[in-house]
Amino acid sequence: MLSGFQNNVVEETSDEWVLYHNNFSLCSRKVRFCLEELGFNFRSQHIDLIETGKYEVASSKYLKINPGATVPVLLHQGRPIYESHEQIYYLIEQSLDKKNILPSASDERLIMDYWVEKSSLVGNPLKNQDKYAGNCCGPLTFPLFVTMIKYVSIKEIFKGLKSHPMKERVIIFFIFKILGLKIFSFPFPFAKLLKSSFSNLNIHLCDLENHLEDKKTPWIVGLDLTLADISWAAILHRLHECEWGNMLLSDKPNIKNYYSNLIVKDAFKKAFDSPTHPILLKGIKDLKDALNNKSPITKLHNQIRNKINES
Ligand SMILES: N[C@@H](CCC(=O)N[C@@H](CS)C(=O)NCC(=O)O)C(=O)O
Repeated sequence: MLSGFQNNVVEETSDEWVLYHNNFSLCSRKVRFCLEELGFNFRSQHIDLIETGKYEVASSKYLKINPGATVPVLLHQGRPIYESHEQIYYLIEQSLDKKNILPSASDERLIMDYWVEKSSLVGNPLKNQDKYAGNCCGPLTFPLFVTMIKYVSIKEIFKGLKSHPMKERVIIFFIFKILGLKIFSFPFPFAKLLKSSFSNLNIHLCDLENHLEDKKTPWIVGLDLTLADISWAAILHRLHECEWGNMLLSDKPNIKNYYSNLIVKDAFKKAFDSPTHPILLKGIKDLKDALNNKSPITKLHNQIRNKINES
């Protein structure tokens, strides 16, 4: 998988900065937050994922921008930077006004790097969840994927089988489309994956809770927001979007307080709240309704809640 700045031009453009992204994508939101916070002017190029209606991410046109068929991709003068954690570092290095987002003291920089890495989504999301909190978020989003894919035609999912380089991702969406939330009545594999991702993410969140408790500062590194906060914002936002927030954060007052500092920031609102999608709104509503009624996902939520209360 390609990572970081590449020297080949993938698009002839007069725009200095272009972001190929998706409104629902966690990694795209992280990069949008960084662009907004640093005040970059950029051309926004929305690319649909199957969850938001079609496999534009696997279209021949987009595969020229990213042969890996993922968003986000940041272009600088037509040259791509791959992987969202690389993109936010690239942006800060290029920014004329670093706004203290990049700490100058080396010990603070080390703290920032540690928390950025921990929150990144690297490689296969089903692997290395003990290292990367970002990798836990895919399985935790399964229920929302299911309620969103209901609004997407099966014909569109089929198209992914032809052109998507990661066929296993396409097959998962087929299963979600056909079985719906019933999929979580079976103990294996999706309910099991979800439970283990939940436990893994909870360990990362306990680390963050303890760190914030010790530091007693508004942000992860100290008094200024840094890339670490930009990266964690995407994870905490996703947890709330998927209705896990209250459950996972009920015993973590420092993270709750920290998240309330994040959501009032203008750049956060521009990156996370304003760009939405009709399928996402319907999916969120259906997931809420399913949780309020007796459904397989309610049972799973209760099992997870009981496990947390026991621990
Ligand atoms: N490690 C990559 C992850 C990129 C990624 O997996 N993006 C998802 C959306 S958050 C995607 O494009 N999925 C397309 C697909 O699965 O078809 C990064 O940090 O940029």
